[in-house]
Amino acid sequence: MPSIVLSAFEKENFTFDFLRFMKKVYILRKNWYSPKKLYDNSKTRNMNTKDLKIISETNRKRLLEVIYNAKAGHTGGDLSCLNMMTVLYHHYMNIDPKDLKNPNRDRFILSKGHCVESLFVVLESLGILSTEVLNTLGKYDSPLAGHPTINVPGIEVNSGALGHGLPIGVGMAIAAKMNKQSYKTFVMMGDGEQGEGSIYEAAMAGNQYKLDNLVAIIDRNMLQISGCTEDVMAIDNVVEKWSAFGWDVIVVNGDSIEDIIEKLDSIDYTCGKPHLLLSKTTKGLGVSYMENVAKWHHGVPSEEQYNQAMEELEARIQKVKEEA
Ligand SMILES: Cc1ncc(C[n+]2csc(CCOP(=O)(O)OP(=O)(O)O)c2C)c(N)n1
Ligand SMILES: [Mg+2]
Repeated sequence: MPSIVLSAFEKENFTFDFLRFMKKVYILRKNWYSPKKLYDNSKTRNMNTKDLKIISETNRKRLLEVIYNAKAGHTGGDLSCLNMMTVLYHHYMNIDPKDLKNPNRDRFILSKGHCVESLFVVLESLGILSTEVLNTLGKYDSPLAGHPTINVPGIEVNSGALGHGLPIGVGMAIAAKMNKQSYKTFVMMGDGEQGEGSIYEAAMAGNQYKLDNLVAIIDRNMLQISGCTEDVMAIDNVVEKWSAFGWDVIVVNGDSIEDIIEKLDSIDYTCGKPHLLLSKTTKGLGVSYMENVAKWHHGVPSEEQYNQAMEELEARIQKVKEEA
């Protein structure tokens, strides 16, 4: 049997790596996924509108905190899709945080994967992702990346290269039909992402296979990385385009929790057509100096900006609490 002789340097580094590995295992086992905590938090499903608003506004504040501490994040697009994701995860989708591998769970794909911070915060608000692990975001050795990865409980698909979520969602929806499973597939896309040609191949396939168990969402915040979507690559006439592709198109005010609930409830899953929610939103929603400002596509507030954002977001929470 060949023997391996390690140099002093290698020995030292091996020990270092081994300790680092053990630390990772310890963090993962201790904090990653806590069924007891999940059980307690699973009471939050099927909530009333006011409670959902409070969760969404609280998630907004937590999002800013996470991005500020991580020193990186796609702040504007996170804030525009947070309402929709909060309603989907806390109210609408059939997902049991205690049973994330259930074959009949609804599937969610964050195709605009750069907005992973919003997904992390929603998963945390459901108790799926622990606060201790989320607090490692942006730090050396964190198990969390800057885009969705399937090592994180509750994340179904690696994403970040735009244009891939819908093709994958089509595959999942076809699989459900073939296997006679009742789950639905939801795909959150950006409006700048609509410049990716693969989306339109998937749109044709969705129609071809009559995927009425598939819901695509366009987060229509009118901005992408380098400016207004209509200046960079116009995607106008979205309703006409997707209708022509054979999709059931529903326009929703994505800044309004009430409208999101109403429009989700109106989806007819027996109509033989895939569904598109054109979700009209505000990039940077909730932080005055970020709203509709292209440079906040990606960005971390200064200390002063952060304090202002937290004040404004806290005021939004209080306003919802005071509503009848
Ligand atoms: C295939 C691919 N090309 C380019 C990028 C770089 N990129 C990251 S975010 C982004 C703009 C996305 O804009 P939009 O879809 O409108 O997202 P949102 O406004 O919701 O943040 C681009 C071009 C990428 N991630 N993937
Ligand atoms: Mg956009």
